[in-house]
Amino acid sequence: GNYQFPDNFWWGSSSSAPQMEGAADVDGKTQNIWDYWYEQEPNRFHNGIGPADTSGFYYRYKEDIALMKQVGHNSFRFSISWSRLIPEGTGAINEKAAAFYQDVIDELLDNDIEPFVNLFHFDMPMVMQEKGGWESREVVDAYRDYAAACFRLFGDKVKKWFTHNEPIVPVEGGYLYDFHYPNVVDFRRAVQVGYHTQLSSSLAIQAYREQGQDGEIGIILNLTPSYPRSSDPADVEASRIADAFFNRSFLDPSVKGEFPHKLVDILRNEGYMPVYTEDDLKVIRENTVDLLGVNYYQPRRVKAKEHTVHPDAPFMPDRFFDSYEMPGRKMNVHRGWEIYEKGIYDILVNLRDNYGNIPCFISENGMGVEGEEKFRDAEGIIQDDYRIDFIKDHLRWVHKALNEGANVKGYHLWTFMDNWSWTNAYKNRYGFVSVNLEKDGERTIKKSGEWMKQVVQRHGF
Ligand code: BGP
Repeated sequence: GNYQFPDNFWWGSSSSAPQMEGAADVDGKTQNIWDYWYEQEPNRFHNGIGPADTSGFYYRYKEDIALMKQVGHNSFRFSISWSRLIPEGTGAINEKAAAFYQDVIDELLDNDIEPFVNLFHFDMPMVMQEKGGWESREVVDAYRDYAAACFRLFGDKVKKWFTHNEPIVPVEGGYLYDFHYPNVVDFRRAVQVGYHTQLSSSLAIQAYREQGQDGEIGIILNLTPSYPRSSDPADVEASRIADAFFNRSFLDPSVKGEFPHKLVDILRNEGYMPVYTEDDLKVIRENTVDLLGVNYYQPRRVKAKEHTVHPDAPFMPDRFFDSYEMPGRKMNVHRGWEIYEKGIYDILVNLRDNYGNIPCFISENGMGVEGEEKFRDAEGIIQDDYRIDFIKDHLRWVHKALNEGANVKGYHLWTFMDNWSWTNAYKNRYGFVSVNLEKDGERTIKKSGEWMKQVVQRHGF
């Protein structure tokens, strides 16, 4: 088939400050929770590689942006590091950091690549975590001020802003399932963190509009479409509850200004409502997004709970459902994630039908693969045909949604260049460009990068 996309479709990739910048303690940057956690527990991290040992975008951004140009990008998403820009969390701007981000933005624009800037990618400054992180209302206000400073500094050139990337992940990782710092397991604290993160997003949007900025502002959510095992009402209900916890908890307030009733009812009935004020709910109601980024990797498959949970067991969302492995499912074995391409279509159709067809784009999708060096050919190019197939298989469904009226404006791969990833470090590689850690971070464009360039030139494949 022939898949044509609009001429102005956003093609590119996404990354984040902690995963690509390196320079973790350079030029005035203070620690964020990842820098700190690595120092405390290096063994948690694959091969003991820490956030300081990334591809080093802080030093090599000119070279890297030139490579972006070579693989045809017209847009690129990165994040600003709060602990670099405002090392004490509040107060003085670090001028060296401001100059760095200014240079990155200029370099992108000089190469006709539109900067999409995200303000928070899992990287709470340690000084703010010590005040309670997202549990603390004071930190919410500090974040709003940080966001306002970013808009003032860079808003004349940056016209696409995002308040958060995957805000549910720090809730799950840091407060429920033990894969982010501060690695506690406490549902009450998790709810407060989630609520405050949403509030921080709405306050940042409010600040953006109060400044009279003329770009668009949104949020990036990892939407994991929830599929019941069967049409049995108990399975369907379990799947709806999982959807309320993991998708609608941020999707509904971000787009519609209100939390889903299903979720609020559970929290109220079970005695887990967060501390909130009516004034803050008003801020959430009145400051919804212009634009939504959708990260899609995998679906969530759910069945009705099969065993009753002991009443004394710690309260967890999973009290209401069990997960379910669909027989015959396709897997990315390196990451342990199911690959289900149609999920991307189901999300876009859901946004069209139930969320006012909000302008959106695919802000992450991608395939992490371990041991890609073995696919390097005699010319030195990694033959990652599996990645090309993965992208095509998803783009076909994006194309179908587009044809059926979904308001989808672009596709960004995760990620541009192999990068450092949370506790997996450099195990799985996702990039259009490989990074050889043994050879001083040498970059080479993979076959998928060459292919992508042609897709952009032809507006499709
Ligand atoms: C998303 C994050 C990214 C990135 C990606 C791949 O959840 O927004 O930061 O890491 O997933 O996941 P991983 O690196 O864990 O394999």
